[in-house]
Amino acid sequence: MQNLSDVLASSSTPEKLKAVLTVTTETCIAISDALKQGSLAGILGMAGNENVQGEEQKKLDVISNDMLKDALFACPAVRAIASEEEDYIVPANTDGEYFIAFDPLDGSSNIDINAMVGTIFSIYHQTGNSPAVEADFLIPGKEQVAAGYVLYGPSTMLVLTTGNGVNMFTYDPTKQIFTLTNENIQVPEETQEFAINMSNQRFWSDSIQSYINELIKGKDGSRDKDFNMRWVAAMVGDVHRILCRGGIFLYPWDNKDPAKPGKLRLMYEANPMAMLLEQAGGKAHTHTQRILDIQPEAIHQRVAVVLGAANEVDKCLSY
Ligand code: AFP
Repeated sequence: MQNLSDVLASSSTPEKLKAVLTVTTETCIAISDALKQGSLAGILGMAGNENVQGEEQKKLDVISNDMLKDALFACPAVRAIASEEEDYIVPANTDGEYFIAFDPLDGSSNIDINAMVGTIFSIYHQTGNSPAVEADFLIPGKEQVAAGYVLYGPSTMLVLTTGNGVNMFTYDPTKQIFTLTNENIQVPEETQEFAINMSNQRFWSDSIQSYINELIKGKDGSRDKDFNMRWVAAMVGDVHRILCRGGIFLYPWDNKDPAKPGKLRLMYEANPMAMLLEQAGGKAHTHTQRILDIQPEAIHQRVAVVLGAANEVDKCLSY
């Protein structure tokens, strides 16, 4: 069976991008090992401070962020780093050629209940002859050269695209490598499974409320088929399910907190997941536009997200 370096070699991935991907995935294996120890390592629970999002940081948020930041900082190919857990971008090597934005531990509210979490990453190619600044990073998602995630579930899996389709790899602890287990993932255009946090319903727009109400009515409503619902509360887990068996995922705008009309972040959640979905034949939009077309205005910018089965995303946006 092929492993990650075989696939990268055969897809003529540039050497320096290969180096960034190798450092990222090897660090994720170390994060996976730390997670597997759980409370035995005394690393669950709160870190006792807040991140730029105003969210309580868990110890493993900080630990995984520092592991990735240190490893990538030392990689000569990395020009700058952005992270959910870093207030500002971190310039690395001025003559590096790649930006990497990541959510070091997406779904961290799941850690203490031993539920799925993951690391999401987004990579751009850019050079410059002075240390990178935030403005350099504000590049639309369609310019990404690679995107993916490592899912820490019953098995540790890497899902990756470098612009030529989506491949899934399973970590083999006996050989300590990622082995190719699913090639060229395709998301079915239709689905009968949706993912949304229903507790926010009263805060959604009327159009989202009517769209979701029709899914719930199933055969008794206009959709003429019944739907199932799932909510992992970790985008990485919901997206993985959609890549494996189809579905639609929504985190719409809501008026619960005027300061935070949406929850998901563009640069290191929506953009990488949007690239994966489109490479797998799916769609990823806000209410008004294709996510990969958005011109970012800030590194921690939030967006509404509707992604998954192409025809179901179209149906949702038609409301
Ligand atoms: P945390 O990383 O703070 O747990 O947030 C995870 C997340 O950003 C995304 O991965 C989930 O889809 C979404 O938030 C879950 O949001 P709710 O907690 O509102 O369900």
